[in-house]
Amino acid sequence: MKRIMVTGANGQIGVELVVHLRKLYGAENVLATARRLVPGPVGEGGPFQLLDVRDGAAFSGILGSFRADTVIHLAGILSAKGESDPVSSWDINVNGTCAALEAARAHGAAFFLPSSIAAFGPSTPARNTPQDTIQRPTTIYGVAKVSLELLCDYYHKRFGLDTRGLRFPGLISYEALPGGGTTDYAVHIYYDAVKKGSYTSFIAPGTCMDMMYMPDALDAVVQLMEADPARLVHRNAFNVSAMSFEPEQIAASIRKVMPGFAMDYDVDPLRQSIAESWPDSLDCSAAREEWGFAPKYDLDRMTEDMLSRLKNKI
Ligand code: AKB
Repeated sequence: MKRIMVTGANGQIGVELVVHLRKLYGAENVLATARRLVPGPVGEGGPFQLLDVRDGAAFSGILGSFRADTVIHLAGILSAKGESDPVSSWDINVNGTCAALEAARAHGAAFFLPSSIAAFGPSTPARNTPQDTIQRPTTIYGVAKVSLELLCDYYHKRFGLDTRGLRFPGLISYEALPGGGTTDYAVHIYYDAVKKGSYTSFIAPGTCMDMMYMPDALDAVVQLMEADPARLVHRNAFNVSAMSFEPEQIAASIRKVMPGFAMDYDVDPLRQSIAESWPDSLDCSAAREEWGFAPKYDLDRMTEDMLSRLKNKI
């Protein structure tokens, strides 16, 4: 990667990835794009362009004039929000990615697309979920993710495009809040711990999901995109996860730092049913073997960092 175009740059991953990439590759070599200009480092710390990712001509024009060799296509609608308007979720997630892939093909740019644990469904083996397994998701977000994993592999096989992707678990971070996901509770819990000393979980006790701290997610994107293609047996998309926990385990981790922290439950049926359709824990051996995936944060280390960062921020 030398010149990189990032879409969805104002989202939870984008706000941190853009800054991270600008530190690694030089601010002038990382173009952030989004539908709105938001004051802050994404829009002001380097090149920025407004872009609706469904506009293929605009996408290709921006990519071509920036002379990007890599597209990191983050723009998309998450799982729970997608269920409130499946047609628009499909439009942004699938048609936006089709436009992005065509633009990358026209300019010969490498392509990164985040997939998700949402690409799995209730018939997938839930524990130690294999890299290659049954994928019959039950959300519009998951259906789009499976389609796009296949589409990215198709662009690689048919057109030789260098497409790569990660199946992200819930991502936990302190810079920007996630918007409309099922795993969001694992971010909100830290904010409420610092603000109120308590949290009401919309995910029920005993519901395990995979998670990862944002610094590990940023490293994983860079490592995968810099990996020697000769080592890649898989491309779209690799299982990645750093931990798997249920609400009580994250609460227990917070109590190690804040002994008075309290949690109760007010379960949201939609997000609970989505969570139950996803794996409990992923097998990440393909990512380890093919490009050296090695996350640094476990639950307690992440909790200590999240709480101290949020205490400074809030
Ligand atoms: C969501 O909950 O929708 C996302 C995801 C796991 O893709 N965080």
